[in-house]
Amino acid sequence: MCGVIGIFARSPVNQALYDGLTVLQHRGQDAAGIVTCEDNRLFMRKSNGLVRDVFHTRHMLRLKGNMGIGHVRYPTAGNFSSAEAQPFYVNSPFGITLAHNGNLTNAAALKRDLFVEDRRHINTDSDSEILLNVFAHELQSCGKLKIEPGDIFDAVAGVHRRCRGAYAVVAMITGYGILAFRDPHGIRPLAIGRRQTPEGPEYIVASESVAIDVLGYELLRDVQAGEAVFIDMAGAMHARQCADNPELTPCIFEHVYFARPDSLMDGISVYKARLRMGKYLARKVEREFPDHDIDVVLPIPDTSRTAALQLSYTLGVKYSEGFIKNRYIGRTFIMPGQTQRKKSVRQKLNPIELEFRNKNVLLVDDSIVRGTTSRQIIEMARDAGARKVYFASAAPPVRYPNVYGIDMPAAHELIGHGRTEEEIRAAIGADRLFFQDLDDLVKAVSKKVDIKRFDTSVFNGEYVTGDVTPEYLAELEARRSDHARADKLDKDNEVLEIHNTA
Ligand code: PIN
Repeated sequence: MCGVIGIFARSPVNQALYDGLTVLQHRGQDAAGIVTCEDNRLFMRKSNGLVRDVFHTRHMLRLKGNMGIGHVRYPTAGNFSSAEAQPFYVNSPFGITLAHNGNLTNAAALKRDLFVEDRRHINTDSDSEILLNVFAHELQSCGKLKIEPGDIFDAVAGVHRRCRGAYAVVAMITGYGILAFRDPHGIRPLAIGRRQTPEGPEYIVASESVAIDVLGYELLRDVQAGEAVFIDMAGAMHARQCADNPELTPCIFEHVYFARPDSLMDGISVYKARLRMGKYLARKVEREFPDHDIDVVLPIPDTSRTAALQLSYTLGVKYSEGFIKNRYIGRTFIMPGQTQRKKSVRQKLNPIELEFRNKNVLLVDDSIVRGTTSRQIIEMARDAGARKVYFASAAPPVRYPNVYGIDMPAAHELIGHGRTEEEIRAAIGADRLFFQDLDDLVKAVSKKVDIKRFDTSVFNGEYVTGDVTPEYLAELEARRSDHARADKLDKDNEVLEIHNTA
């Protein structure tokens, strides 16, 4: 997963972009980048690492100008190299920079077409470079030296015709303004905010509304599925639906785990959705275990707290904190390589023994993906003296890979792939296991909105774009396995070493 931001303001935007990326840091801790524009000159800084490590004072001072875009990256499609940090830049036409969140499902075909037909060279494995070049080519083909918003929207329509998959994009066109658009299914989130200043309105687009709030803007609305929004150099906002058949089917996993609970996405409060997940999960526990003997509900920090709280309340069982998290260690499943991941669980979570000793505990997590963390946590609970260890997941079992930009493991690495719930329970060593039903998850998320369908592919294998073939999944499987990742990481590091010693 990645986070994107774009700001058009009346004063320098470097600090605001930095602060915004820090707020979006949970969406990607692997690399960060900012590009700003002043007097038709672009200033860019991007590298691997956390926002606070990538930008030093000397970089910030050079990021001049009143408009810019930024990105935090979470590796998808196996990209770990700093050469693939975003934003990306092309000099023709006009000088365009672009950052995106998502994953294209026809990247290979697009790369070929770009080379053979459009005569454009793609230098990395990043989908953003492909998107940027498709957009640049489409914009160029209007043939004008001076463009209007309509030409930009026509180019976005061209992107929609050619690109498949998920993309929430921010781009900056030198001398023209900031552009934001979302794929025709609106799989990845993107929202717009505005605030008034004596010099005129200022605009922000960001992956999550929390960045809009924190930077002191007012949330205007979400960018619609297939829509493009353009802020010109005078600060006027233009918007157009650029897709032929847009249909909002947002990714449900944002609500399960990725998004911050203080964000609103497509009109849904992530916090409220998680509370409802807890409520429905409690009802499932009541149904399946009417005479339960649960003494205490314990969340596995952090994401699951909201659901666990409501679960305990609905069940009428005490809520407590059984695990303390070392907040200076990053999220678990973004770490490349299984060995590192295994080691980190024990370093990350420590049990408070007195919450476990001689008790029947119900541990709650947001989801079970590989099951490796869950297994170790259950073991820790037993070591701490728990009598019975029950486990509840606020989401159904993750059984299929994600192709829309979430860095999920290969199918064979998912504990739910090809296993029944009972087999998963046995594999993680729980005394009982409760999974949210998919219908309940959808109900929890869609309660207050009129969204007909979500992308729930990781749970049921139904991919909303309808173009995900077994061949594509097989190729993805090969690219995503831990072996493939470790290999790529080694190669990227080799290249970096050569640079360093040169
Ligand atoms: C982690 C949220 N959440 C915890 C991510 C673990 C699956 N895992 C998905 C559970 S945090 S596993 O709260 O944001 O830190 O099933 O792959 O072992």
